[in-house]
Amino acid sequence: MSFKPTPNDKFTFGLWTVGNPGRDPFGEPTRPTWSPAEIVDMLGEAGGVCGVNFHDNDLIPIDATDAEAASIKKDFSAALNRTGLKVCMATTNLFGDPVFKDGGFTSNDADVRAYAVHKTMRAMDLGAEFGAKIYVMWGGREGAETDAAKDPVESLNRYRDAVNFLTNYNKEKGYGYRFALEPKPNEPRGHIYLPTVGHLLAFIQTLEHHADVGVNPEVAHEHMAGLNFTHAVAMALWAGKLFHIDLNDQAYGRYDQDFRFGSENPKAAFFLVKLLEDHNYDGFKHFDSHAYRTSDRADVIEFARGSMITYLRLADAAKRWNADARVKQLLASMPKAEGGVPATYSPGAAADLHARSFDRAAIAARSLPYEALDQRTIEILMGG
Ligand code: GCO
Ligand code: MN
Ligand code: MN
Repeated sequence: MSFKPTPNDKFTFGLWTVGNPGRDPFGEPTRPTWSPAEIVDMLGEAGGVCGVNFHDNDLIPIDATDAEAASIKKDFSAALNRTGLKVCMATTNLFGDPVFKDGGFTSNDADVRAYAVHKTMRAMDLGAEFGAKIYVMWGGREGAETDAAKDPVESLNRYRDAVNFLTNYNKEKGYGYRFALEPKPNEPRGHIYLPTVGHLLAFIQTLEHHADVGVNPEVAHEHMAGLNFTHAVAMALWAGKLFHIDLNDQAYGRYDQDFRFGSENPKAAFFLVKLLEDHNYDGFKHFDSHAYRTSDRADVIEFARGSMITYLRLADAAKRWNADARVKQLLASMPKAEGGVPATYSPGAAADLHARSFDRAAIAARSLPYEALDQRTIEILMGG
């Protein structure tokens, strides 16, 4: 087995991920700032990448003149052509500029709210120009350090008004975007609104064009909230709302680490990949992570390759798990799962269930060899 990625695997990277210069809150960049075209070339060198994603200002700096923008776009398009990469997802930077110090869509300042929607409309135009069909909204600055600042109910109204406006703009322009909203509990705000996948799923149901809006869950974000990411993704899949996914890794209880996918907790990554593969997720798999600050250009390319290879190896492990004789034998030895609660209610079914007697002690004594099953899982992950 070669584990060689191909564009059919739908692996993507953001300009801001591979291009991350290694700045952190305590130290200056350790790598040069590469241009968008140079980053696309690096992804071309990594091999097998399907596409690249960007925030409006990853491609066009916020203060660029029209002439500068045109020249950047020309270089970027040439790099896309020579590498065969596509633009798969676009998004807006509503967090970097000081104007967004108190949020964008939920800012207390009406002009900031209008500017955030204006900037997003233009970023949608830019993404559409390059063929993106997924539009991510990550509200990193939508939140508060103190609840003295804003009414959190009013914030949800403002958030909803902005998303409703933008989904209407999408329809009017015929862009065909599917929107993927990305939750995160904190960083950069002390408390971000809509902090988890579950919160977003409830919010989305209240939107005018809710069928066009789903979620973009990220491993690190649910782990920062102390949650099981596989369960969060399962709920999004179950709701038909898994429109995009951000893969990376993160130790529980630490700062926002953005580590290479599978590098911190390969067992959790295995169950995630198994879920995505078992349920035929066919959207983009975006590695929203960056190389260690110690990495140079060559090592950043290794980081990109490693992200994809880990996914492919875990998908192979999931196949081996599903086909494994010992796993099958253990699963077959467990209590039968079929039946249970009647799928449709009827007075007769209710009367039958009401009258049924259960041998609680005998049922409780049934064997559940989950230790053996988990050990076999670990062995499969270790290669045998
Ligand atoms: C983060 C987020 C971002 C978003 C990106 C796309 O923690 O900073 O994950 O990387 O995914 O802004 O909108
Ligand atoms: Mn993140
Ligand atoms: Mn992300």
